[in-house]
Amino acid sequence: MPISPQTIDALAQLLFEAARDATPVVKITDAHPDITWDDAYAIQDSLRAKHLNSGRQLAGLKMGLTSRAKMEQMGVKDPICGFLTDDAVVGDGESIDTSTLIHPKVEAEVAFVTKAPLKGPGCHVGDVLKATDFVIPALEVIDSRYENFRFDLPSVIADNTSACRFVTGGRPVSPRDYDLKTIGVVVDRNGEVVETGAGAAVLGDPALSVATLANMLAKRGAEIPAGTLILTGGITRAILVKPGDTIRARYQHLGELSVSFK
Ligand code: OOG
Ligand code: MG
Repeated sequence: MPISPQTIDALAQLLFEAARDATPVVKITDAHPDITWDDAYAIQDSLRAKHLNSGRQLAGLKMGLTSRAKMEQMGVKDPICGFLTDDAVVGDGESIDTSTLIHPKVEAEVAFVTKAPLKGPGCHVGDVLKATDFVIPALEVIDSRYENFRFDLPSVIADNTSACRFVTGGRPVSPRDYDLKTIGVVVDRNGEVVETGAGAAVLGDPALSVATLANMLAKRGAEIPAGTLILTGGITRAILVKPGDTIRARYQHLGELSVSFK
């Protein structure tokens, strides 16, 4: 049985409040096992409307589960997409109060910023490189609203792909000046190296993650507007953090950035 508009709204409200109150909920497919991919994005759209109605603005878009490390860590196999709001923006080197979050994890990513719209279907890496203003290192803080960070694809799509906070830093560069596939990243926690990776971990090329986003949005009649920041997905596994931790990512050619937790 298709899920009703009332149920879509109620599930979006549940997830909105879980984030607001930093209180986890059971994954929504436990009570609604028939939720489809389309239903899940409808819940995410309703969640986005709730954010905008409460005065927030859109700050960008994100892809998730684009690397094998992430797919294996979370036990799911398909890339997913979500949105970023302006209250999620954290400055390079700043601290985040963990009491406002449930169980934050940090992942190193490459962000793209567009200067022209990207529209699927058929969007490819060449289109992305042409439409990109610059790329910049990013750290994404994810925080699933589900107990124990356990979910399936419909649940995590509805929960806006665990989006929580993000940081940009280091050096903005043109994607035409560097081969993003072979750019290395070293992630440390409190000075100890915990993850290493290269851009190609993300679908073979982080630019392909942006093309995939444009093609996924096209299925829902949407596109990537000019001037959009896009997180392309964690290169390495996400690192669970606790108060007192500092996560720093150092990128070949692109500089470094960090975020702390208190
Ligand atoms: C889902 C979000 C994944 C990424 O970069 O892969 C994501 C999750 O792992 O909770 O943002
Ligand atoms: Mg991410």
